Amino acid sequence: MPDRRDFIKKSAMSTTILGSSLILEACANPGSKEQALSTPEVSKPVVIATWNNIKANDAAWSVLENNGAALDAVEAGVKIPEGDPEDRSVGYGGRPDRDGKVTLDACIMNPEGDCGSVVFLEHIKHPISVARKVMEDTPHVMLAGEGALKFALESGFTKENLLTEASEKAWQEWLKTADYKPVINIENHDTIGMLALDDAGDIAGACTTSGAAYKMRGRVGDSPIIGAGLYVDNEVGGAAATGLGEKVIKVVGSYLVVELMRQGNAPADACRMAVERIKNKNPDYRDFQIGFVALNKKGEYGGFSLHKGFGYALHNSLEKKYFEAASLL
Ligand code: SD4
Repeated sequence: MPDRRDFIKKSAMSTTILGSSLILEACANPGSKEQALSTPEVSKPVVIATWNNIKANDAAWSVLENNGAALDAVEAGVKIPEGDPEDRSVGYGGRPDRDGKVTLDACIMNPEGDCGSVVFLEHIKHPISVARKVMEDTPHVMLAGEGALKFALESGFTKENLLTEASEKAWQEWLKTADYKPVINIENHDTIGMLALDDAGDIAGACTTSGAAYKMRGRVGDSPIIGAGLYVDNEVGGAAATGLGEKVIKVVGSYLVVELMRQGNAPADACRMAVERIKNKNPDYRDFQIGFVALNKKGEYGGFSLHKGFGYALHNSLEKKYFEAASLL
């Protein structure tokens, strides 16, 4: 029988071991703090969105709390920033390309793994709804530019001017130097990627953006590329990206996050590993931002970014909150 002295010695030892392993884990895994934010006991429904998209989550939540489908929730959710002229990275009011034209990218995925996408779409306020129609009403996954616009108009969408006075003024100011650097200011963008798990346990996702400000005409980023800006596998979970799209495309970022979750990693850890992959492949990693959010089938969620300043909005039955994500730098 162990005596009391033995017991104290052993428990002191295990506390030390446990303590040091926790410290080691925290050092090796800066995302572990984020991981602790997962609330598996409140598994569903839940919605998570990149950046401080609380209002978008509210719209998604009103679908989810009425037993609505994840697909309807994410479409309703991302339409909020798409229609908001103050949001300079998405839809109406988005920053134009270097020629002063607002061009939009969006995609959507349903729990069956179907997807729809529009790229380089002009004049339509809600590209996400056009992407959904591409998914549901055409034999294709992706429509671009003029063809996407033609399809949108034939589907009943109306042609609008999406360049607001404020965005035009900022573009005119930019033209004075016309200096395009492939640098995304971390305070200055808020593309929305949204993932929802509904009451039936199904996951869907949506992503929509006006892309990098003052990009070359015709440039398409990661956001409408299935696997890059967004990926959903209803057996595992979903992920969405924001930041410099060129870097996300190179590692098929959102697909990578989902595959890392498939291997057993928690959402925040999977996001961190994908960010590390990008950092390791890009010597200029200090000059751009990347952020991922992820949600798994259990309703666990997380996010992670390259630089500080990225966060995500969460809404479940317990809380409605903005989280600052952990970052590598
Ligand atoms: C893009 N990923 O077009 C987008 C930009 C972005 O917030 O995330 N902006 O590269």
